[in-house]
Amino acid sequence: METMHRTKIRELQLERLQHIVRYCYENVPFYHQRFDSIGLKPEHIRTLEDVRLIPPTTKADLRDNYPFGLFAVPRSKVVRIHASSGTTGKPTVVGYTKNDLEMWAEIMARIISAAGVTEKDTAQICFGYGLFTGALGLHYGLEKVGAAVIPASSGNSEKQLMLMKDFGTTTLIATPTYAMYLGELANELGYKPADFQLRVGLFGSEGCTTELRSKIEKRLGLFATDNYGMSELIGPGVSGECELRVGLHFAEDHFLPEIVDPETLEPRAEGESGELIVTTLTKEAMPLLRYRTRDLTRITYEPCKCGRTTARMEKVMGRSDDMLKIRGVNVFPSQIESVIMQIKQISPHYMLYIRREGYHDTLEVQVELVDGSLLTSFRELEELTQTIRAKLRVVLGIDAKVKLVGPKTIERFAGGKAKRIVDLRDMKA
Ligand code: DLL
Repeated sequence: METMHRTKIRELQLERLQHIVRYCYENVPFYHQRFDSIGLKPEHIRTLEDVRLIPPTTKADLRDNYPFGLFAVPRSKVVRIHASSGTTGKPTVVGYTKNDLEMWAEIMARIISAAGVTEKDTAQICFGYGLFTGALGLHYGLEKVGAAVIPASSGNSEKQLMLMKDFGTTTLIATPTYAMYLGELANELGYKPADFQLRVGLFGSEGCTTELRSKIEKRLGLFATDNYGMSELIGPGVSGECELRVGLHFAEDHFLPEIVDPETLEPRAEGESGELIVTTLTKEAMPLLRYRTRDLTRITYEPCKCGRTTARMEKVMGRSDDMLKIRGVNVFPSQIESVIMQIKQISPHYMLYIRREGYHDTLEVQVELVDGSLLTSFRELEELTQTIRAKLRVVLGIDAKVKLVGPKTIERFAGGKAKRIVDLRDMKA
């Protein structure tokens, strides 16, 4: 699959595209109505480029059809459900059939093998097990490769290091920031590089500059690849680097990528950067046609020196919306806004400060009191702060620091686009 001639890849993609378009039209009322409203029929898709006739699917469409409205199969065929952050309080849901899970394990196994991991390896998964797709995605792929999996999950870092040493972990699965944090902690706790047998790191779920990656590699004594994916499409597995690390190989037999201008949605030429749009070609439970990932990147179709002929995407360069990744968790300012709006003692004005303390990302939410007299009551201030923190935790899934400031002290951005996010993280640090 990974070394097919490009003509063959395109033939396979077209065959699968035509099938999935008809499948969506016949099984997902949302797509049926959308096609009918513009007079589009599945048979109008005659070439791969005809995919552009289909209107894009967005996160808002997922939200409007929450939780299972976009499923194409009866509930009896769904064997797994995952979710990630939505733009408001409700998560974005994704379902899998048995075949979807099999396909997921297969594409994961390919990426894991491309990074050089084999059945001789012992892999410690430090992604959180749960609704997040990272842990279980890697888990089944690693088992398929035959590696020994340690489902350590996230957190409890001292124990992570102990397991890493005692179990002879060779492969670390984590976000780059958590990997860096583990490296720092190992140093602080007096571990020596020789205590570990680490060899390979499969990082992902958030961006990482090559500078930061080199630092992590040095500190932990491993070689790390970058891996990309998103829950809506399947989870990790959409693309990943091989050992040459010259772009992330796209699982093109299951996902059809396009790069478009994020404003006009016009196609961008090969090699030009823009927003990535992806059509799932084989998914059964929740196929998506032209899903707007909001991730900015570029794609080359030049075969890689490793022998793989699949399209390669560059590391994600940014987002075309305001989503933030904080400690591997997707955070939308609109989620924070939805919490703030519910609390009558504070005004709708807020600022978000994201900092990197050591290798730990922190989020501070500054909110403004409506009534300045509250500032004199420590107890009331403390209670209000804790209430806001607890509500934010429920919606965001991470802890935020809450700072209450006096009335009318937060900038008003009259006439301009509000700049409420101050990202102070130095990604090269
Ligand atoms: O982060 C899936 C994943 C898990 C990928 C583990 C790799 C490893 P979500 O939580 O839905 O899914 O977040 C998806 O995270 O749209 C990107 O903005 C960002 N993202 C994911 N991988 C990378 C990466 C998982 N390698 C969103 N570099 C995506 C930069 C990434 N950003």
